[in-house]
Amino acid sequence: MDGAQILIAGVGGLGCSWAKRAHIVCGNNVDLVLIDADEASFDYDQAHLIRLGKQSEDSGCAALPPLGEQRMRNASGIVRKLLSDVELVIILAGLGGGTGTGAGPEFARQARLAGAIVITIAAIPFEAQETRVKVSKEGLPKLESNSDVCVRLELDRLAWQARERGIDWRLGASWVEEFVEGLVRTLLRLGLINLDMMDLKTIVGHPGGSTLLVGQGDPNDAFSLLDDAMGAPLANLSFDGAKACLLQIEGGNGMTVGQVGAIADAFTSKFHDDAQVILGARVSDDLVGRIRVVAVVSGLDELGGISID
Ligand SMILES: Nc1nc2c(ncn2[C@@H]2O[C@H](COP(=O)(O)OP(=O)(O)OP(=O)(O)O)[C@@H](O)[C@H]2O)c(=O)[nH]1
Ligand SMILES: [Mg+2]
Repeated sequence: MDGAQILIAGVGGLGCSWAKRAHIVCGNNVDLVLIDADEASFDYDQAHLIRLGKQSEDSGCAALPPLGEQRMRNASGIVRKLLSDVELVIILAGLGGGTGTGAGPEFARQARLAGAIVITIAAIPFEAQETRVKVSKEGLPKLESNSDVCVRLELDRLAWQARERGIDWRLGASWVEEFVEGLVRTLLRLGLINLDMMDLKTIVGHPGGSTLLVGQGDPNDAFSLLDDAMGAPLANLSFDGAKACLLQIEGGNGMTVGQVGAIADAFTSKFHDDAQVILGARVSDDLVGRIRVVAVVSGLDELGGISID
């Protein structure tokens, strides 16, 4: 995967705030673009900026997705230039407002058109925000159909987890940046067994729903690792019958083939009998006595039973 071009894209207020944090953790390995109509999102000097609307405005796309979509479409020339060498785009967006909901799916569409793989992390509004939930339900199908993988993150679950960790949920409860970093590291570095963008393309090419898991834990306790990954603030997930998976396992110097095997078994035990599993393993000096797993799972029936109702 040497030389792969990865772009993190934040769309809307929440998306931009998470994207900046993810970029800080990932460092200069990846590029960042911030897309918003609100100047407040652009307080970061290491990013490409796409301003949707006039500089003097600060009301975003005023909770109007069609406005966000239209403005994003008008920016297609800039997007095409920005994406000319990009292989993978990781979009972060909060649904329920105008920019994330409207411009997010349109940006994803343009990214796919430019030939990139698109992985989206979409925040679903708090249940109590009825109007925003309604808007998000209109936007989500568009975002899903324009993404190769769309991970739904529920703000209710995220906020609950953030409280436990004592972190502000608006900052992603540090979960968002861990997630993006896990994914980026998986794809950027060469492993013992080399995974690359072609593998990712093969996996996300399976029909059906898809999602992403990131877990960390004790190398000898495969099931608690799986629990850690499943404990993410994602919408309800079921992997029963999944048909494809790219699994990257990263551990410290002492990592054994037995540990890798046990973890692979734990993660894939509920999958379809003929599931295609692409496995990669890598030793990293910075992981002492810990193992990190990143899984892109696809071929899920009806989006794997994910529900936001
Ligand atoms: N309760 C609460 N929810 C928030 C807050 N900020 C964002 N959200 C949630 O995150 C979703 C996305 O919000 P933003 O990213 O700010 O929206 P946007 O895409 O910038 O949309 P516009 O500003 O309308 O253009 C909202 O629908 C809310 O569910 C906040 O301060 N409080
Ligand atoms: Mg906004």
